Amino acid sequence: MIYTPLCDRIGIEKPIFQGGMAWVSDCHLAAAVSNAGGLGIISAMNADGEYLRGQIRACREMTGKPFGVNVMLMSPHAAEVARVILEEKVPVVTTGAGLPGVYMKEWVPAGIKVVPVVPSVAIARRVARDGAAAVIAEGCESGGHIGELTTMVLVPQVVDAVDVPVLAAGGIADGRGVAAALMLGAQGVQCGTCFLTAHECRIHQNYKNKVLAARDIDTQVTGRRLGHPVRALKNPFTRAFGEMEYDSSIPNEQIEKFGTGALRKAAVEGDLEHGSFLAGQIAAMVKEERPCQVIIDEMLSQAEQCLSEANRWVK
Ligand code: TUI
Repeated sequence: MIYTPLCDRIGIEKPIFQGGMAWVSDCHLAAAVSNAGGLGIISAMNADGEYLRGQIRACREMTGKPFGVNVMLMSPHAAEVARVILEEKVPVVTTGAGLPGVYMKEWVPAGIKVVPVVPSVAIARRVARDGAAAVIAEGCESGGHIGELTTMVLVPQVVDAVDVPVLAAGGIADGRGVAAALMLGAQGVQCGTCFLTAHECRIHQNYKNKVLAARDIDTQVTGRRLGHPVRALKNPFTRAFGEMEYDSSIPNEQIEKFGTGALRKAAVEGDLEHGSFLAGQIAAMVKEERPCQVIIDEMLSQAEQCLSEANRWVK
């Protein structure tokens, strides 16, 4: 069994969070991950507070275990969503794509455990000072909105910089990755890409098939010019987006507009041409569709095996 102080702090049996992925992480996926002993997370994405309230209540019908909500801080509804989290007494909140300080002022005193995603040491220090229960150090191997640093480089520096538990995210989809994260000083991991093909994940089958078919070099980062780089599986959409970014005659607003609605087109419609199929570089290692319970249990038993053999080369 792999059990770390993070598990005690969050109230979970297994030190695995499921990433809050827009248009992917709904109450069904979150409940399945929580029922499997990890921390399932509902994405509040760009939706309003009432959408989130419905998801939280539905999740509570499906699991008695703790679960979390992810707040995408660039969402126009972030303030309303933050209030619903308080009203519904959600036990754990993760945040992404920004600084959660203003919301933490209300969440932390209310006893909500706040676990921000951080792309750098400076941001990790800042959220730890603001009362974060833990931080997720997310490397740029991840899918979706990413920072500059890799998981290998970021995690040990964040571990050294803060006194709260650190989860590693970005490029982890099997037990070797979990074992490596623990060796870097993390007390847990957050995984997104490996849950895209979970049985309980309700995205379009075309999305799952794209993940299952992905090779090592099949992701592309777009959006650097707009100040928010995003990693997705290569397709006509990412290629067109990339070309627009290189064309200085095209204004930023036109590029932003081009991307609007693309996450929904991928996850709901399975639109292989116009959708943005967010996934991390580890997609190439996701080869099967399995229940969340199997994904988590196999990852942790492989990690145990790795860790028990970790002194093999120590002479
Ligand atoms: O947030 C994510 N991944 C996401 S959000 C998302 S929706 C979206 N779509 C299009 C453009 C932008 C977002 C899709 N995937 N991961 C967590 C994460 N947080 N990665 C990086 C950060 C981050 C970045 C800057 C956290 C804090 C931060 O603070 C600095 C600042 O200036 O805000």
